[in-house]
Amino acid sequence: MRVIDSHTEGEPTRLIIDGGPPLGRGPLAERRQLFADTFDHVRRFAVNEPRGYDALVGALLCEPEDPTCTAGLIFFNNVGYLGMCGHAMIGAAVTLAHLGRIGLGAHRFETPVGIVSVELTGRNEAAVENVESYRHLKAVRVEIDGLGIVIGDVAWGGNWFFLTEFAPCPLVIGNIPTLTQAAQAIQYALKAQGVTGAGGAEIDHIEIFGAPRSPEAASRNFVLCPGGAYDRSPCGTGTSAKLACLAADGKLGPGERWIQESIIGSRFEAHYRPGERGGIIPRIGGRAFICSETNLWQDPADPFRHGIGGG
Ligand code: PYC
Repeated sequence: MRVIDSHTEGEPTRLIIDGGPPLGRGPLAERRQLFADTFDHVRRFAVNEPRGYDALVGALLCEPEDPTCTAGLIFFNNVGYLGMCGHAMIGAAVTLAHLGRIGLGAHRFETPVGIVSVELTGRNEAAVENVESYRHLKAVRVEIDGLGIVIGDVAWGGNWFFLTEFAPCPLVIGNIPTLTQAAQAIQYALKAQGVTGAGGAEIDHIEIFGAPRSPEAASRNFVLCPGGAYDRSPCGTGTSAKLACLAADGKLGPGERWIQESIIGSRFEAHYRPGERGGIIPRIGGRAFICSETNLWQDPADPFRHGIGGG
C-alpha cells in the first residue's frame, strides 16, 4: 500500500494513494459501509500500530461518482470511520498538489456526508468549505461523577460534537491527560443519559473550550476524538460545529472571522455563509506539510499484519 503522510496544524493524515480496498463505484456512504463491513482489517492495517498510532487519521482516495469532483475521500481512524474530516481534507489537498495532481484554486471532493469544496491557496495552505453545519441541541445538562453538572451544545459539523465551556483545568499541553479523562467522562455520561445527535447518532467527539493564548485567536479548544486521541489541530469539523453554535446564538455573523486555537497552539481561520437548510456553510483554512512517502508492507507470517486492536 502506498501512502503519503502529512500533518495539518500538527494533526496527522495518512492518504492512501494506491493499494486500498476494492470498493467499486457508487455513493461514498455506501462504499464506506462496504469498507467497514468487508475490509475493516485494511483500516486497522493502515492506521493502527505497529504501522500507525492512535492520533493518525487515514484517508482513502477514491474515484468520484460525481464528474464535477476531483476525487472521493473516506476518512477513518484507529477505531472506525468519520463522516468528514477537516484537517485530513486540507492534508489531502496539499498532498495531491505535492503529487502534481491538482493546482491552486477550488476543487470539489465527495465524502460520505456530502460534497465539500477545497481551495488550495498555496503550496501548504488550503481552506475547506464544509458540509452544512448546524446546532442540534442547546444547553444540554449532563451529570458527571466527579465533575458535577456540565452544560453544552450538540452540533453537527460533518461529525457529531458535544461542545462545552466547562474546562476542569487550563487548556495547556501539560493538562492533556486530565482533559482526556474529563472528555471521556462527558462522552460516557452523554451515552448513559441517552443524549445523541439527530436520529440517535452517537456523539463521538467532545470539544472543550477556553480562553486563547494568542491575542489574534478567539478561543482555544481541546478535542477528544473517537479513538481516545486528542486532535492536535483545532479540528475542522469541530470548528464547523462551533461556528454553527455561535451563529445560532447570534454571536458571529456571516463573513466574520473566527480564529480557533488548538491545545498545541496551532490555528484554523474560519468564517461562514448561511446554508440552504437553516444551518451554515463553514470555511476553515489551515496549513499542511508533507511528512513522508511510504510503502506499507504486509507479511503473511506477521501476527500483527492487520494491526493491533481497534475493532
Ligand atoms: O479536522 O475534522 C477534523 C478532525 C476530525 C477528527 C480529527 N480531526
